[in-house]
Amino acid sequence: MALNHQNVPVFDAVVVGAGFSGLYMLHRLREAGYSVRVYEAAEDVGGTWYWNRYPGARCDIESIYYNYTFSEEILNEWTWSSRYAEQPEILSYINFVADKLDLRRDIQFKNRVAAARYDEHNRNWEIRLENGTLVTAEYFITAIGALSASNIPKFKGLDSFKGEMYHTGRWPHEKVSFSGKRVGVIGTGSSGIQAIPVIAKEAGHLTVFQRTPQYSCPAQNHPYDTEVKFKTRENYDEIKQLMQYSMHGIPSGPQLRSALEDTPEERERQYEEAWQEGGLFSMLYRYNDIHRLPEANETAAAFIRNKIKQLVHNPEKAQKLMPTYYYGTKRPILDTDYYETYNRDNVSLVDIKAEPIEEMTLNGIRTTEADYELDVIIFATGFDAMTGPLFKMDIRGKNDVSLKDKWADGAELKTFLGLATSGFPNMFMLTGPQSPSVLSNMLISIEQHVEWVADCIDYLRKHRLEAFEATVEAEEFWSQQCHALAEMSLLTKTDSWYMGANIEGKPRGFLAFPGGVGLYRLLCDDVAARGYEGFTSS
Ligand code: FAD
Ligand code: N01
Repeated sequence: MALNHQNVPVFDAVVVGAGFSGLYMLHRLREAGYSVRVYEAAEDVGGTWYWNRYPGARCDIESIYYNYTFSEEILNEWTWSSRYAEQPEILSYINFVADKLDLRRDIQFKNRVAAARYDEHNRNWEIRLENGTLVTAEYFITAIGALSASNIPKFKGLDSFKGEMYHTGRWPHEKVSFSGKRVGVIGTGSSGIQAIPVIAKEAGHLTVFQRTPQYSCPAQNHPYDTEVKFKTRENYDEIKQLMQYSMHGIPSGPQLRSALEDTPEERERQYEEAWQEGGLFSMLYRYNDIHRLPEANETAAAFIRNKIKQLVHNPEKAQKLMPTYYYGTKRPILDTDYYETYNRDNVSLVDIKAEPIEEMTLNGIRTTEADYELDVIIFATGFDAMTGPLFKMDIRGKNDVSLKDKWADGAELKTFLGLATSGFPNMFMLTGPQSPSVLSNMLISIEQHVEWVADCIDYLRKHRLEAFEATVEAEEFWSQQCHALAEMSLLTKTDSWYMGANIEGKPRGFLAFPGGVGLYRLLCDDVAARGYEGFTSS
């Protein structure tokens, strides 16, 4: 490790985060001969899969697609057990990769980056850890995750509750026992919907506090048979290419038919097939206009509502569980026995839109209508997504302007390609706002981001370019494209974390690039091929 004249460690690149993004970034840069240091707040690698250990946690993209594709050796040496891997298996996989590539030697765990400041004079970044340590690097790369800043809403009396409290995204390493206990779960997003059926089987009584009912489809999980494994391995080159140039990073895409072209009977048949098939986008891909035409969307939404009616025996409960927002405008959800869980005698459902939570009390939760006595409260209340983890650090670019101030108003959230923002030279964001990552199989997005950034750094070194930053015009253009594309769909019509709507006071605006990972890849490649058009450097 090199030191500067003030004995401060100097690296070519500092990467923040040791999840899928940070690990691959480290590998790529190290292989290219750069000195890299990764700082990670957790005690070990894994990111999402290190923190989210709640019961039932598993992926929603098929395992054979939710893995690194950059190394044939890694692909050949790892075998997934089932269609949707559970959290422990995914974490084992990440550990396997970290060991195989000997990544840990350049990672400092239990080290949170508190601040990063661009030094215009020296043209490098000064990065300060929470423990006060200072290091410098030419390139500052955030691999901090789009969904790593967990959100516990500021309920009145939060500290009064005398029982156990957990957030799904900060789950303890030891097993949490629910046996015989009165458990309350707040939140019915992907995390809540995965956890609820598992907790219900163990708890004395489970009370679900639901604000917005959700559309969820059965995962139809099953162990992989040998033939699937064999075929996947044989054809992985083709599968990889299909994923890379697809809409959502999986090797399939929407049909070319409108939902309104088919008879109601044929539509029913199509949706039933999708329901039986499982898969995150199965229902959305049945037709090409579910995501943009309200009438087409309603056909899919009505199908799922009808399923809820059939699956939930108590009509009052079924009614409460029926969503009305446009299907697919929140990340679709896959479940295992979610709606069926409400047929259990030990599960009750509280509609907190009808009876809002007033406060946490010593013994549980008080709504406007009743007191619910609980031993355990689980917050499945999601994340301050995308900008949240960035704003937890004090990141300052040129003229000491902070990123938080630059993006203070949602309309001012401007990036170029979601990878860079003007005024913050030599800073790259992996899975950043206005990238397509959160709308996709994130592994495909992550590999693309990492490879683009690594190639870009090579280019800068080769051409002796410094202070590389997005131009104001390029980020203006990119941000307009993101907004315009989002407006062409139904995505902006729903209150979701994609819109920043889940966090009180967060500016409203669509936070991702909705044009698909294939188009995004072509656009990024084009920028590079034109000598990084849209960026300036000196
Ligand atoms: P993360 O895995 O979030 O890693 C970021 C790391 O940065 C964390 O370890 C964090 O501790 C660290 N960090 C953050 N800030 C700092 C700091 N200031 N200093 C030091 N360290 C810091 N995506 C899919 O495509 N398919 C799925 O099935 C899927 N399932 C998911 C399930 C859950 C429960 C969640 C929450 C997300 C899921 N995602 C899924 C999205 C998932 O986040 C990505 O797929 C992927 O794991 C992200 O990897 P990452 O490295 O970019 O970020
Ligand atoms: O979080 P969410 P999540 N009072 O924001 C409710 C990925 N992921 O952790 O809908 C009361 O989706 C909120 O209600 P509402 C995936 O990308 C994937 O579940 O805002 N309730 C909602 O019900 C996913 O999209 C998997 O009205 C409040 C819930 O809490 C993303 O992570 C598994 C509230 C939060 O849902 C986030 O999912 C897990 C309040 N003040 C996560 N604030 C897979 O399956 C929030 N809620 C792969």
